[in-house]
Amino acid sequence: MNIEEIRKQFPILHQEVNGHPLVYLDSAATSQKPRSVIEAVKRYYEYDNSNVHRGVHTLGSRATDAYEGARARVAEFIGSPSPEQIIFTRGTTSALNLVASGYAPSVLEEGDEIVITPMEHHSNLIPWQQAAKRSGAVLKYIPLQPDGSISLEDVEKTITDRTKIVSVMYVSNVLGVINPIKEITEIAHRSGAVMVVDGAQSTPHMKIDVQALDCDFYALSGHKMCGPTGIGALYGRKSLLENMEPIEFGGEMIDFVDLQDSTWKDIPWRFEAGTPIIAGAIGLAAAIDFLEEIGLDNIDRHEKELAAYAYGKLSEIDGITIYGPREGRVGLITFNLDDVHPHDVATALDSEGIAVRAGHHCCQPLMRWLDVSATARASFYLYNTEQDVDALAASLLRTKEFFGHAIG
Ligand code: 7TS
Repeated sequence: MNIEEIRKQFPILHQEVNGHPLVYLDSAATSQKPRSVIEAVKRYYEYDNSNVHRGVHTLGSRATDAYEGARARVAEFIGSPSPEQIIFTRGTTSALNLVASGYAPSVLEEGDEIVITPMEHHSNLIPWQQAAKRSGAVLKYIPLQPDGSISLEDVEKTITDRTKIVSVMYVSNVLGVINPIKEITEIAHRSGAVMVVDGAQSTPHMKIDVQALDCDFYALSGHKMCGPTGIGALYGRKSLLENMEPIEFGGEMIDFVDLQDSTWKDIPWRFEAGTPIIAGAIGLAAAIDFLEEIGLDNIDRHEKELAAYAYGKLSEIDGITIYGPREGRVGLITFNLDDVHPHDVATALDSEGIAVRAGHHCCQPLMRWLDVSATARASFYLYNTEQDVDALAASLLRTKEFFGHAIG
């Protein structure tokens, strides 16, 4: 991978922030966009903009072809057997809400179990809390090991014959840990439960094959994988999607409408009420082209090398705590500096042009498990370099010194 060549394709990276060259280390929140994605969206609006699935005119056909072509591109990218099994959504959050509100009520009865983990992002936690409250099901948690990983023994112990749904993130946006999804899926299926995967942090960074994972639902967000905001997707097993209820109703999703009753279109369109996210889908397809051209395996390797380098470099800083396991992690480092609030860390770094996130990262139960109220987090992507890590480490040392003197 030629990182300098890759960086040239991201216009936003070439600017100064607060008088320093921008070092963008917040890709887990949202990634930057390459020129090809920006151009694809621009080209659509300049030449093909039209609504889909209705017009017989030329622009309408072009827009429909591009939108449905994007669906086929996503299907191919994650190994879905067919494009109909891909539903476009606003992102991971709305994909998971669709499963929790459209699918879960048809299988959950009082006393049934939904199994998740304490490391879940709120978007893979609150929809299940709501589904449990509505159905009288119990929300159970697979406990975490001291380093934040999951043991399959605990998975076996937590999932029972009453478990109907298991929903786990593939990669943690805080701990950086890669969860053993294939193995968890196997255990879930043995108990007759359906496996849902939150793929928000895995899809951008590693090759995904939903058939090899054998999961039943898989959610992803376009904006974390070089695509535009406002587009994501839900993959579902065909037999499950065919029995899932839509949760939004209106134009585009119907077959026949009468005064008192209506019927729905086939999957996936019955789940896409209203004018869909056409430009977003087209941008997402361009992002997939971009990522595949570089190669997911190359991206994965680059980030793991960078994560190992960053872990080594940052762990040398006196008074730093790094969360999550050292091995088996993706390119993000969540940390705290003794006696400095993470928001102060992020503000100090920003004053030197370095963008990191501070806060609870939409994982309040995990923050309580870690016994902190917040952390700082540096997250890397294909355009980050060892120099970015060096800049982070140097700036953290200056931050520590500044606050040390301030406190002293
Ligand atoms: N699941 C995980 C694991 C995530 O990291 C996020 C977003 C979501 C779901 C929600 O995705 P959305 O696209 O629907 O918003 N995570 C983060 C983050 O770590 N910082 O900002 C957003």
